[in-house]
Amino acid sequence: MFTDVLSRLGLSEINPGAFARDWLKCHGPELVSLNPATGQPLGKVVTATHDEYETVIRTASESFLKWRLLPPPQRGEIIRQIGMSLRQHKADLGLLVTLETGKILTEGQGEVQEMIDMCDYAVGLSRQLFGLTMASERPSHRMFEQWHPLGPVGIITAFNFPVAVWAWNAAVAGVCGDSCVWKPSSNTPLTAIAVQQITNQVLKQHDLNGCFTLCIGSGSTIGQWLAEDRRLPLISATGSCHMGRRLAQTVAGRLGRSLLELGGNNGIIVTETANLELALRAVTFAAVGTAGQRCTSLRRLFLQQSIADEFLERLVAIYGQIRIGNPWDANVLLGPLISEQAVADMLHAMATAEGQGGKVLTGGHRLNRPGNFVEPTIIRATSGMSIVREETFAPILYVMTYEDLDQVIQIHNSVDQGLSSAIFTDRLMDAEKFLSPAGSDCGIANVNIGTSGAEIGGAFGGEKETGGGREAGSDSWKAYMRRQTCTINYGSDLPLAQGVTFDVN
Ligand code: UN1
Repeated sequence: MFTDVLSRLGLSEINPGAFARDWLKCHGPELVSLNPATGQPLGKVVTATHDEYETVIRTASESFLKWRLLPPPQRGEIIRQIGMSLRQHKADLGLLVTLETGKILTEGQGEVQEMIDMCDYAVGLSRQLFGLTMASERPSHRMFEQWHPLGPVGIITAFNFPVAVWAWNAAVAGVCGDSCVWKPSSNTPLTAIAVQQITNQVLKQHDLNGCFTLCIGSGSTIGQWLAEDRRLPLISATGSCHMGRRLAQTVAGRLGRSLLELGGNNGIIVTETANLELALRAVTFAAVGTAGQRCTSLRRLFLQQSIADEFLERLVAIYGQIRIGNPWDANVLLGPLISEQAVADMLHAMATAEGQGGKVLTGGHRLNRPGNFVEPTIIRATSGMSIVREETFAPILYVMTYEDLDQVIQIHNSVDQGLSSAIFTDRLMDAEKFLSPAGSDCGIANVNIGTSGAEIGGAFGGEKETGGGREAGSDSWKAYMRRQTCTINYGSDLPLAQGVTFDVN
C-alpha cells in the first residue's frame, strides 16, 4: 500500500536531491528517509554537492528575472493551479507526511490542507500588494510607496511541518515575485520531493520551471551556503533557537534579511472561572498532538490553585486513554517521535526534571516496540526548575499551580521564548488582562483556545528567542518584497523639502 503511494507521488527507491529547471543528477552523500513508526527506510535521496547547489541558485536567480515581471495576479494564477493540484493529491501527500514524520493521518491531511489554504490566500493576496500614498509637503508633488519583488529567497523548513511551512513561505513569496530555493529537513526529504513534483507539473505547462527549486542536504552544508549567499536577499528559516541564532548571525554578517520562526515554550493559564471541559480538551490536543513536536506545543500549564487538583486528576485520566500506535491507523492519537535522538532527548529531559524535584504523574516511558514511541508525560513542576525553561520537542507537560493572575503572567513571560500562549477563563477582565500590554509577551495569545493549531490568515511567529519573524497571513508578505518610496514632481519648480533653499544665482 505504501509503495503505491510513493510511486503515485513520483518517488522511487533512490531520488535526486535537487531540482533546478529539471531534476539534477546529484553526487552528495546519500540520505535515508526512515519511517519513525517502524525504523524502516522509506526511500533514499542523493543530496546535493556545492556544484549542484550552484546550479540551483543560478537557475533561481535567472528565473527571478522573468518571474518578477509577470503581473502579480498572473503569478497568483500559477499559485492557484498549484493549489488545485495539491487538492488532487491531498490523500496521498497527507499519507506521505504521516509516513515520514509520524504525525497521525488527520494531522498529515491537515498539513496538506494548510498548503491549500495558503495557495488560496496567496491568490487573493496577488491582487492586494498595496502601497500607500502620502501627502507631500511640496506643491505639485506626489509621494507614494510601491512594493517590488525582492529576489530569490531561501526557505529552510523543519521536519515537524515539512510541507505547510514551505507553503507559508513559497505561496506568499511566489505571488510577491520572488523565486524560491527550498532546503527541507533531512528527516523529511521525500515529502519535499513529492511537493516539488506536484509544483513542477504546473510550472512546466507555463514554461516557468526554475521559479520554485529544491536543494536537499544537511544544515551544515546547504543551510550554511544559503546563509552565506549574497545572491539571496532573504533567508526564511524554521527550527531551533540554536540554529536560528547561528543562521541570523551569518545572514546579518552580509547584511541580508532573515525571517525566523524558532523555538517556543508555550504556556496555558487556567483560571478558577474556566470552562474545565474546554480547557481539558485544548490542553490535551496542544500537549499531545503531533507528539509534542510542534513549535506551538503546550509545554507549561499553570493551574489556579482552587481548580488544580480536580483538573489534574481529570487530565491524568484522559492521558491514560490516549491511543498510541501506528500514525496511519484510525483512532490512534499519538504516533512516534521523529528519531531515536528525540527519544533520548525526552528521556534525558525527564531525568533532569526529576533530578530538579519534578514528579512524574503519568507516562514517562519508552514503548517496548520498534519505532520511536513514548508515553505522553505529565510532570508536576515548579517554575524555579531550570528544565522548565527549555524546549524539549516531545510530549512532556510541566504543570504548575498559582494563586494570583498578575504573578502567573510574569512567570509565564519569564522564559526566553515567546511564540504562543493562552488563557482559559470565563471572566472578561482576566482575558483582557492577558491580552493587554502587561499580559502575554508572545506573538500569539489566545483566549479559550489552545496554543497550537493556528489558522493561516493571521501572522504566525513570536518574540524574543522565537526570532521575531511573521509568516503566512496578515501583512507578512511585506517581508518578501522591497519597499520603494517614490516622489514625482509634476510642476515646473524645484521646491526642496524642509524649506531648504539652494539657489546658485
Ligand atoms: C510549527 O510547529 O513550526 O499553529 C508550526 C500550529 C500550526 C503550525 C505549527 N498551524 O500549530
